Amino acid sequence: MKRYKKLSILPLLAGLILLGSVTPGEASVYFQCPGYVQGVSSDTNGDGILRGAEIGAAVPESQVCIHLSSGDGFVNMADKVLDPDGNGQGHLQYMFGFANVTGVPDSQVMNVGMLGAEFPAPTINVREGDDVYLSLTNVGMMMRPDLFDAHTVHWHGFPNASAIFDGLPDSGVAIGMGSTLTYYYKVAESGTFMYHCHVEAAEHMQMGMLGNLYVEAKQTYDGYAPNGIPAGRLGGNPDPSAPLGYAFNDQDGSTAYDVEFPVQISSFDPVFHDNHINVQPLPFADMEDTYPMINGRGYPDTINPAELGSSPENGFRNAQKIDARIIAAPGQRILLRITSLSTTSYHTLSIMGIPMKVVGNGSRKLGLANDTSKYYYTNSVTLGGGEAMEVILDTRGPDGIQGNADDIAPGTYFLYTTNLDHLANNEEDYGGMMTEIVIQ
Ligand SMILES: [Ca+2]
Ligand SMILES: [Ca+2]
Ligand SMILES: [Ca+2]
Ligand SMILES: [Ca+2]
Ligand SMILES: [Cu+2]
Repeated sequence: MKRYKKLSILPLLAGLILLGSVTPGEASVYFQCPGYVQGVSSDTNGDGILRGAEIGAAVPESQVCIHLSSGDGFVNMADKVLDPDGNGQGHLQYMFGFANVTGVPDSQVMNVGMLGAEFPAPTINVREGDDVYLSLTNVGMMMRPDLFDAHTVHWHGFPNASAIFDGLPDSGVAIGMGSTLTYYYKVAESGTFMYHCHVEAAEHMQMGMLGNLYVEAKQTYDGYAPNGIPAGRLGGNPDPSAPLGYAFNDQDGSTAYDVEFPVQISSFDPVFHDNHINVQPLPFADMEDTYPMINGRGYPDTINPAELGSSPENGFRNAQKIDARIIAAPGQRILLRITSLSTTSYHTLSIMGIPMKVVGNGSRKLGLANDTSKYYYTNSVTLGGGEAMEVILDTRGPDGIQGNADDIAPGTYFLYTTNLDHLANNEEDYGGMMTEIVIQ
């Protein structure tokens, strides 16, 4: 049976109640960012964060400011259920999540953030050595005005110096509805991390408060002089033969990549999500995730380049902004930043036809700097919730030289889970945790 719950006037009522309870919104929204001038500071390069000169002329380039909102919203799954209005959208899923409101005037953050939840959450992409000021404003749950849930941002796996900013409500602070807290991080380590809300973690993570946190290695910006490793193009090196960047400070260039892609494993239990909008969720032990996803999508939505997830229920906002296509030219090295934020399962990801070189695990390089002996080749990796792996696909083949017999032939390859019951979008049997790698 397909389940579809007709939504009622509840959201409108909810909104009115919520607005009434937190108005004036401006008083409780406070984006703290040293040097920031509202209306003057601007995200000129469009990467969703404010850095250095974007904030102000005197602000160092290592200072970053980000403003997220937390609340609820809706996404569409990849099974194309016809709803009563005849729209061919996937099963609508109620969710909790984050949205990026960086640069939005404080007076408008409540309006922009409400029902703005994105899945995955906006990617936070910063650099080793940065000073990051991350403000989180809890805009409340539009659909559940009876819930007064707090939210937090927890940088998973990240060596946070301060418990108060670690996002664990037990040892730090959580942010109540209508309030803002500014987290400060000295970004001391590079690697592939994740962030999520840590309030009632099993529930809020199942509901979708999951994002990627990538810290670019210092070597990408500075190179490594004693060994002649050039800075990456991401770090401003104009040399077209330089790599885009390095996964780690490897000191030997062995984690160089030319293109990089997120591969975020997650999954939803539709019964948990459906119940959450009306009553109470199931006992956590009963979670059964039948929507396995990569980057918040099931196949074939994974290879749809468009932003998805706009519906009347979320005010026609694209809530699923990250596709999962992996595209490279022959000769390029592809960095896959694989993370799992599943709350229920281990997942095995396999690629047929392209050897996977694992260079990092648990947000750490395998082996010390200048040591490639711990890297290994495999055709599958298995990750539990909270785990990360850096995998390089070298289209030049294992010999690292383009133009000979072991090169990866141009064509379409598949990245998919070998948990075969997860190659499905709930009751639709073909889809789920799969995407395509196109070498062209
Ligand atoms: Ca920017
Ligand atoms: Ca709860
Ligand atoms: Ca080769
Ligand atoms: Ca099953
Ligand atoms: Cu939360």
